[in-house]
Amino acid sequence: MRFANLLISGLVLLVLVLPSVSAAGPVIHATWTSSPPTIDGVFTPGEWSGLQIVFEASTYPASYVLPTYVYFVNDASNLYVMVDAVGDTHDDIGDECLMWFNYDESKPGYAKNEVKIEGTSGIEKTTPFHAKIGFGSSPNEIEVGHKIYEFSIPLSWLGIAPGQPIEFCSPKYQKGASLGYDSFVPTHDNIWPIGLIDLTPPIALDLWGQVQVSASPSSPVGGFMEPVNKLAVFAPYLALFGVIGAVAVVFWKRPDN
Ligand SMILES: [Ca+2]
Ligand SMILES: [Ca+2]
Repeated sequence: MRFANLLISGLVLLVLVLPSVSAAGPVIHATWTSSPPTIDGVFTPGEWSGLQIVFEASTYPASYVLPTYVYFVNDASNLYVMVDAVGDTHDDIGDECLMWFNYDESKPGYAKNEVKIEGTSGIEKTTPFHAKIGFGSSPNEIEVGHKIYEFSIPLSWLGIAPGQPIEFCSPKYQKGASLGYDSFVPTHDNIWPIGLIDLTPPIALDLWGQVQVSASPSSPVGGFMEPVNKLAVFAPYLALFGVIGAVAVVFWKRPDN
């Protein structure tokens, strides 16, 4: 009986501390930055690296996709996202960019954290995340002006620490939404993961993807250490050792027959 209690306690602890992400879709690996971008709606040459998604007709239906480059980087405080919508060459009031983070168990199929901005160049949001819409050239398309979206999203608002994963998707929602929606007729947009193209929310968790936010470098250049929640990083392993230890103690104490 004591063995059973110990085992159950250990397993409960393990479930409580393990990351709850169970999205089965593709994983975006945000890269670490020590020089965060400026959220001003301008893609200054050299400002963004860490290209993660290229929306193009070779992977998405040509009649549907809005050619776009999407970058994800992070530091100890924020996740930064650039949506360089090179295919949206009209600065329309109905243009939009939408990202969903954190599957909501209390409202299944929807997100706890919705990151959305809509409108023409110059539109800016400052809370609970910072975002700005721009229109101009970029390193991906120098000749033709196009829609640009920049985001800075606090990790504390998302409820994660550096090094942790988070559920992520950009579904077909409201107007068509997504990682670059061009409201100029015929409209185009970018659903992610691609399997959501014909689906409207609620979106089952196993259809979501993930963003893996990078941990701070172990030997940061410049000699300063970024704050890291070490308990969050090691907790799953501590719990696992607890379960193994409980089982070992029970077997060690069993009388020989
Ligand atoms: Ca910028
Ligand atoms: Ca547009």
